[in-house]
Amino acid sequence: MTKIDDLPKESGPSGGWGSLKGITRIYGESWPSLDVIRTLERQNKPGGYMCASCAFPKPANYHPFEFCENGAKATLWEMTKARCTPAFWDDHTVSELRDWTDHDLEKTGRLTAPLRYDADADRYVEVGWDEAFAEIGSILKTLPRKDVVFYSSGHAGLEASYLWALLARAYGNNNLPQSSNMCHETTSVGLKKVIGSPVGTIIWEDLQETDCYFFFGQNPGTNSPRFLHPLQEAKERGAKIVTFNPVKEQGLVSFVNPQNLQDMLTGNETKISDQYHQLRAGSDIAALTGLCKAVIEADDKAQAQGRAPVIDWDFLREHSANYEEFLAFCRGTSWEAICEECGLSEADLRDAADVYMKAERVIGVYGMGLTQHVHGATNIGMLVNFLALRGNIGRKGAGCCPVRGHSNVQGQRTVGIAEKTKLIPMDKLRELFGFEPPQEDGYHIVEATQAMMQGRIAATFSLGGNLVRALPDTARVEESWPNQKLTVMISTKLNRSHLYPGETAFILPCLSRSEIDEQETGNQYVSIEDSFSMIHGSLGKHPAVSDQVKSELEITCRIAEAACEPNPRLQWRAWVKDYSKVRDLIEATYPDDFRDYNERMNQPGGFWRGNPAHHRVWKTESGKLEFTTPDRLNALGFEDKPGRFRMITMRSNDQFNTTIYGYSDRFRGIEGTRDVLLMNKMDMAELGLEHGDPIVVHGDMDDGVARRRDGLTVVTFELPRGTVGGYYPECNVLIPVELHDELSKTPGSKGVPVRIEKAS
Ligand SMILES: Nc1nc2c(c(=O)[nH]1)N[C@H]1C(S)=C(S)[C@@H](COP(=O)(O)OP(=O)(O)OC[C@H]3O[C@@H](n4cnc5c(=O)[nH]c(N)nc54)[C@H](O)[C@@H]3O)O[C@H]1N2
Ligand SMILES: Nc1nc2c(c(=O)[nH]1)N[C@H]1C(S)=C(S)[C@@H](COP(=O)(O)OP(=O)(O)OC[C@H]3O[C@@H](n4cnc5c(=O)[nH]c(N)nc54)[C@H](O)[C@@H]3O)O[C@H]1N2
Ligand SMILES: [Mo]
Repeated sequence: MTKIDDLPKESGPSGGWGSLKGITRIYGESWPSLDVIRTLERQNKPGGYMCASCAFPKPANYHPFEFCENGAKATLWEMTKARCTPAFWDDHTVSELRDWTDHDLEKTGRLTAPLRYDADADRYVEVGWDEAFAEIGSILKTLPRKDVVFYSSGHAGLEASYLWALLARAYGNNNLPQSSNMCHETTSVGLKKVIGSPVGTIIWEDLQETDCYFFFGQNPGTNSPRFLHPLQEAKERGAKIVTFNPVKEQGLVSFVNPQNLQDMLTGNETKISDQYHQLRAGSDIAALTGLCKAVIEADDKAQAQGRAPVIDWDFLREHSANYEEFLAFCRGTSWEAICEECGLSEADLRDAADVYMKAERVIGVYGMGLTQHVHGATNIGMLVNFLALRGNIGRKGAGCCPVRGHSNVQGQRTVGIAEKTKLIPMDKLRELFGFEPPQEDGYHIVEATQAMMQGRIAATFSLGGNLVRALPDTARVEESWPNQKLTVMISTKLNRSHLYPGETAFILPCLSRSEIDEQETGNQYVSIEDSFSMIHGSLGKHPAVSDQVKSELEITCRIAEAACEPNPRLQWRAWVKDYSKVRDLIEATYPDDFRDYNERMNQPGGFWRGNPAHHRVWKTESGKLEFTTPDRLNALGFEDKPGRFRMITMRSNDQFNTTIYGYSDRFRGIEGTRDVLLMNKMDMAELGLEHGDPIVVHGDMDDGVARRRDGLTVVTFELPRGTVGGYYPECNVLIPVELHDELSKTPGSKGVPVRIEKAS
């Protein structure tokens, strides 16, 4: 492992040779066969398969290599030659594997056969599929319906996801928490509240027409690298980019396009952000209040001087509600209060507001930096206020752009994975399938976790994901998870959640999206919805990892068949034979969104599901865009006090959520370890800490629960004072499960109260 002292001080641009090195390292480590390259060439193209990494849209006019460093890594990681076969368990017990790192667990390779936990031997052993489904079915029949949870991570395609939701409802509950509950649930609830749409308003053409981006808490270089191409194009036509982020993220600083040979050979960097404002964690409400205040003041001045107004008053009057109250709030909030909270100067905020006011078409981009806070929905409301002041929503080249996570996370919600009954066309389900869907709302992931900690969850099914690692309060989760009667994980790779088996536990291995899914009517298409609400077909090309793995759709149907009451209209077996029949059902359930689904899904760039807010139709309570007036200037769930820091949990470029590809966070210059806490050097000096010192980090929530993380090293890093950074998931043990967005319950992973002490 590299010593902290050896850490490079400067990191290179995003993209460039570093990104190719990143890809070839994974390629070299996992030794996939050469036809993998051919598979990669089909990524994100019509007739090919859709990348299983992020949800960034796939354009109709695609590049020859329409994938990025991380998309390629994700694909190569799945197509590794390594296999975690049943024989692996001859040499290892579950308890022993708990000492392994997440990276080493996944590096054992693809799971090849269904496994059942043998408690006496403390190992998983191979089990036949029929036997597994029969046992799962018979246990499920004995459990109270409300105590069983059907979690899904945003990987599975629309077809399997639709049936997953149907399985839960046919079984008898709406317990359908999803990874977005930890992610963009704040968008699903908060954005819906203010503009009437739970998803972003822009489409690909808007990226090509905009002349300004404002980035709040989203990191494209790492998490949606294909975004860097439209950003580079925007810069080439003179567009401006302004970023608000506590961390100086390389992808928002500069970019060398790895797909442009000339750029690569000449090292031609595109500067991305024209202004970069490192605000304190959780202080976006203050920064946005400052930006809006500057716009209001400029408008006052323009009007007093008889010039054209700066604010789009027509938009406010015709399309908006409650804006007077918000304008009064901005006027009434002092610059001192704003600057003290966000740590930026009035001049900084005025400079940023100037760029906004000069631009004609502005896109507001955001990610986890806004959503993962206790007042995350207020953050989003504030960004919408800011855009709305100059009518930057619902017109060409302008709008609101939440960047989603997993490749089909948005689509899973579209086809019924939701715990809230009001989001589901229950009458349609009743009509199509002739059963009475359960009326009670189900568990959100935070509610499910709390219920589990209280011993009220009997079984969890996971369609992908790694909850024991991804959830907050990991120590409490690890303690309560094994108390369940049954745990069933549908997975591609071994992960930490498998090491906390319930009384009866199964690991069911599934195909990944790039693999051939051969059923009775041939290789099956699946489909996904991207961040811009475009639906794409996806066809696997790579041979399946083993003949013992099944598709997610088939596993879902087999569980359903074993657990649910027989019903002639629930044709689980027939659906496995031909997935187009499932698309017909989706179309019948959601006719407006999925018209001519089977015909349209392979058109280049996908087909658009539509979005009323894009056309300035606001499906809100008032029928208008609703302004949000905050009652506070930060989004945190606690007060500042001496010795208390605001911790953000970060993703490196070398991970996809809990999947750790390696220990090279090259954009931030951190190599060889993830067990670090990044900190401002003046804060360190105040605590008597030096770069490289071992530290203990304590949770500082005042809720009577002791939370600590040992074994970290402190690293000097350019961060605002009072803000520290640790890695996700290594620091999740410090996040209280109770600390979540008030409206949507998204965990507050970017605003965690901590104390730091030198390890003795
Ligand atoms: N390579 C890779 N790609 C991924 C993922 C991955 O793990 N690896 N994960 C996928 C998933 S599921 C998701 S949801 C997305 C996540 O993608 P992003 O939304 O980009 O998520 P993060 O990297 O967690 O955080 C985004 C940024 O918020 C900043 N930030 C933290 N706190 C604050 C704050 O209070 N205010 C502001 N303004 N900024 C703040 C952080 O410094 C960081 O740069 O990416 C997806 N794509
Ligand atoms: N502190 C902190 N915590 C966070 C976050 C944060 O920023 N900070 N981010 C949150 C966010 S945004 C999210 S989305 C969650 C993510 O939480 P999850 O979605 O639960 O976790 P992942 O790491 O994406 O899941 C990885 C596992 O999925 C399985 N897998 C991979 N591909 C497939 C597939 O194609 N099919 C199936 N069935 N399984 C597959 C593999 O076995 C792999 O081990 O974590 C959240 N937790
Ligand atoms: Mo996510």
